[in-house]
Amino acid sequence: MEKKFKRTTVTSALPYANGPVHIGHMAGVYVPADIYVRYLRLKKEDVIFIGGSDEHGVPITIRAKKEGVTPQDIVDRFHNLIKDSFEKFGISFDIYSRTTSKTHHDLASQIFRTIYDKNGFIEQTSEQYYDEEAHQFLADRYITGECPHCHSEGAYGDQCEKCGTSLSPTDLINPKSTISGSKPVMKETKHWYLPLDQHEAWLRKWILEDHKEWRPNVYGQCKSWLDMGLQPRAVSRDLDWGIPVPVEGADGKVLYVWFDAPIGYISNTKELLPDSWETWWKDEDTRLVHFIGKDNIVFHCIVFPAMLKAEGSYILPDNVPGNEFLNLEGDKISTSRNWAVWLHEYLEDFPGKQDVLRYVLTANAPESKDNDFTWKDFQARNNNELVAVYGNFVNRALVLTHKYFEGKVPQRGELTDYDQETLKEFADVKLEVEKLLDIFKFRDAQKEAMNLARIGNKYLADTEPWKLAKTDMARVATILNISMQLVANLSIAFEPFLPFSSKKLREMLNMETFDWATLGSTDLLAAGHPLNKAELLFEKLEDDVIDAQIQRLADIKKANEEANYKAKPIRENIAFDDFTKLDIRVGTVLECQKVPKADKLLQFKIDDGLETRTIVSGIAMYYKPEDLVGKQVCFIANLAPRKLKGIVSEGMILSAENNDGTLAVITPEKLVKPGSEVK
Ligand code: B3M
Ligand code: ZN
Repeated sequence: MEKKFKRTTVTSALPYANGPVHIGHMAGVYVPADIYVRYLRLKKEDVIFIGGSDEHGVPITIRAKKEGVTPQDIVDRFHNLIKDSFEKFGISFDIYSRTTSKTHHDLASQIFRTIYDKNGFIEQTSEQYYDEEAHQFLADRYITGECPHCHSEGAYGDQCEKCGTSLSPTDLINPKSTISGSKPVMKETKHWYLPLDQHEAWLRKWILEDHKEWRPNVYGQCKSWLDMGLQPRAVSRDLDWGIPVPVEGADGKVLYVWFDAPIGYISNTKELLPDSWETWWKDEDTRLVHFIGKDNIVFHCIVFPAMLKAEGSYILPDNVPGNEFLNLEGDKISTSRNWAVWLHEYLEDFPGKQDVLRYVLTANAPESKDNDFTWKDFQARNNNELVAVYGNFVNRALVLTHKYFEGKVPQRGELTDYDQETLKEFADVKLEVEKLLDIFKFRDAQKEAMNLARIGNKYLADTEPWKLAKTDMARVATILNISMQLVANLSIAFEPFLPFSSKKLREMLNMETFDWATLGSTDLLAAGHPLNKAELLFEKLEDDVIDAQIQRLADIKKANEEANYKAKPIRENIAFDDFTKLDIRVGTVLECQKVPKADKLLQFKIDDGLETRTIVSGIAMYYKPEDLVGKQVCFIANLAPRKLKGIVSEGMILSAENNDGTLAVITPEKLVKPGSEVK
């Protein structure tokens, strides 16, 4: 028997306040959480929706250092930007606070202290890199060096971004502190660890046996962690930004960001409900649900529950609907590469179109696998679904009712079989949507709601009331009554998904009360009910707006490629004599042609000052043969002849190679005599 809960605490991951939020965050966490909460509220259930910014951790200190400001400046800036974006997208948090609040500092310290007093931590000393000039221990990200795998420079202590390998700081060749540039030394440091190994047994049972209903991706990740065996995890760091470890002898140490961040859910609840917050976190009749992205699964399903269990007075999550990732135009979304659609920019480019993005992100929600956002799909879903189906049906139903019945819902008469079937279909929708929302299948649920609009659209197209208006007004009245009931149902069914459009629609319908219980009813609007003016719910998106977005991304890609250009390391020194062994000359191109059956090769006849020599060169992709005739080129004249595609090449033409492999032939800056030496 499934347990009946009295109330639900819904949390959504606290975004790091070190950058704005983008569509990946939205699709993975905030839109689904918001749909779920709006749905529960519509059902008149007791629910709170907790959000906030995660304002600690090393990336914030790194950004601050880079910009020459304080970490507090960084989090103030991004907390406000993020909060504003969420508000504008209708993410209906009951509170959106921050982990730098006093309430949070106090509660996180208190929870640490309780676990500490119960001997819930172990203390371990280990050696870590220390910067002797800056007098501080170095977080992994503060150490760079040569990657032991691909040997590129600038790999970080936790990862090489060139080849993607995970590293630990001691793997780096020639490590360097990014703070002072000095070579770090090993130094002993003490930290507190949560002994996850001691929690493994109950975690195994609790997840693998008692929560088989969790999404397969979440369950699967937990299982593989548990099967690998859990290790103690450090819950403190040597850092000067965060919540000080509240025990004696912990100077210069703060709580690890992943220790304090999830406690932020509780602190923010406490800030919202200072008197009753414990009911939402400690009462067995409360259901706790965490909405997160896949990179946070282990923290929410294993580490945080182990912390709560060690503390002893909290409930554990009942479900953790974790999503996979959303990609953008085929590439992984990346803040550092600016490969994202930022919410605050979307709001500027598409004012008033929050629901369009919400719709598309839910339609493509990465619920079971990574998914892709493309601007063409965005346009197609807007034009072919929101405009052509939902908006079109609503508009026709309203406009016809205004036209034939002076904007009042007409009385319906006798029903045909088709009418009955149609009414029955939307009576079924409620159960269907509910069933899907209850198990966090948001994309399917939204599809069901859209089907209801499809049914309506088809009903009007099939019954053609505009043709009957001259002959059978009673029939027209019935058709439009049914249509208006359908429209009213749509405003309820879409409320969790498209709150702005639903509100607008209810205004057109002059519909004041609405709740989930009445969804599926065929009598939402009484005969004679007056409607307000019809307006368009959605607008078509033209190619030029979409092309501008695609172009913006293309520009970013190009800029990234250019920024990625790194000159090849200069080779070892050679003796001057070695250089003089090369006989480099200028020659004039007399003839040039493609080499048959070789895409890349051009065959040259060059005047080298003494005679005509043949040279074969691999630059056919970059030059048309006729464009080179008459030009002067530089070539190595004493390279031993080589056969290329059956042609003996007597030398090598010099070109400069771009980062992307494109070539440019080297020519003297002014005309010289063929055969001139290059030295
Ligand atoms: N800030 C990581 C993230 O934004 C982290 C989540 C905390 S949830 C308690 O992906
Ligand atoms: Zn590497």
